[in-house]
Amino acid sequence: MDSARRLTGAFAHRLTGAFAHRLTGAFALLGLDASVRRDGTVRDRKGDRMALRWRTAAAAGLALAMPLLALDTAELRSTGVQEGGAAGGVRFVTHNIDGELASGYQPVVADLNRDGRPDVIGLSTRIGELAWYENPGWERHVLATGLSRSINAAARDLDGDGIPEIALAHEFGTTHASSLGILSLLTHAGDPRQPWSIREVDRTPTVHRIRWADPDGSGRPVLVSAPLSGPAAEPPEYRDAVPVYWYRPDDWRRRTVTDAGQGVVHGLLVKPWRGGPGDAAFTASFTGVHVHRYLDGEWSRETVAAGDPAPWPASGASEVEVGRLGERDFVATIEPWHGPQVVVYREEAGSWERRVIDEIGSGHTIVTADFDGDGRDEIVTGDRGDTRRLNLYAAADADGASWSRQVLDEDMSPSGCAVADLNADGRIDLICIGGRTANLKWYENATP
Ligand SMILES: [Ca+2]
Ligand SMILES: [Ca+2]
Ligand SMILES: [Ca+2]
Ligand SMILES: [Ca+2]
Repeated sequence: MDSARRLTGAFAHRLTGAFAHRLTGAFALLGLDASVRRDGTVRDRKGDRMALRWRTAAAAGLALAMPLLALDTAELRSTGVQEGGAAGGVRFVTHNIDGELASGYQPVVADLNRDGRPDVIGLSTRIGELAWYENPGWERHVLATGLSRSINAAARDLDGDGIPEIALAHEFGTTHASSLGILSLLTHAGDPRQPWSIREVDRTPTVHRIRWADPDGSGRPVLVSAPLSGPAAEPPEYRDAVPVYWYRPDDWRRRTVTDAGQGVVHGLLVKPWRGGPGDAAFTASFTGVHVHRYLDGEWSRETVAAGDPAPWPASGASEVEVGRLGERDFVATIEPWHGPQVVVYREEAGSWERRVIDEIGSGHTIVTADFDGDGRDEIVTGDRGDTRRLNLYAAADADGASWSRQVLDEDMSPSGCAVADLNADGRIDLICIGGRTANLKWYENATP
């Protein structure tokens, strides 16, 4: 009965590719020349939707599919458990959202249909459609089509109707010669499941990281936009100044946070930091980690850490995140650009002491959250190079002097991760998107 309900439910929304493939195989074994599509429809050889024959096929296919469905259920396995490890038994149950998402790059969590459940936008750099997945069945809905080289999205409700507007950076390239760098704003047209309207608001070549922020604590969001490189930057050195911009969404006039960046600015983090009135904006670049704060109508810029001390262009940092160990802040980075080092900075006598806690192949995302509720944030990052691996690091002590590693998933080359409580059980969950693994998953926090 459960399996029958699961199958019925599966047909009500989008299937994973592997699941659709299995059902097609089951129909073939029954001699039915029908293929099951990922949208849940059954088609005959010519590709026409099967109507009258569908009930027969479904009944027969259901009977045969039972053991196959059991296999599919087995994929929802518990991962990353190291019993007795210093991580204290953080457990996740892995759920596939999309298994055929080529060049997955960034997951954006936001409630797009105003039902109180956070949904997930799965941004791909290669697919021309921008789509979101509706929690809890993860039905896929297209926001916009005809896009090229999308690179980042950021959702925030600007007009107070309960459905966010979505800023989108597209036409990305790593140099000015190769990138139009379009910044657009998507707005729903009544039904958020139908395509949204899209309008261009600015062009800044190499537009790359965008985040909504509330820098003055007023509750009025602004968009921070960090292009990757400056006008004269060329690989492999990328030598040039590179600005960070910001916009008020009432006029979309381009304003400058800083023009002091150099080389490649790859990481942008917006979070409150150390008692400022609102959000701070952190950048990670060839010259390290900087924090920008908006005070008295002006942005200040402060160096946090120089990052990897290797010579340019292997210097600095690529991604930046902050976290807490009890009352102590820490800064976590991937260093250098697309690099192998997972680094934690702890403050000692007023300066940030650098400690490389792991070497991986190629890191591209880093997030923190207290998954087990012990007052210490864990770190999640992973390898999106030849090795495909999602890792969690837990501090073994209150100072963060040593960290243990848990492998969460070996079928995830994370280009981007996010944290949010997707199932409203009070425990923060993890959402990651893979480029080489071409997938989008959420990891349900099942820590006892
Ligand atoms: Ca929702
Ligand atoms: Ca809105
Ligand atoms: Ca913890
Ligand atoms: Ca949860």
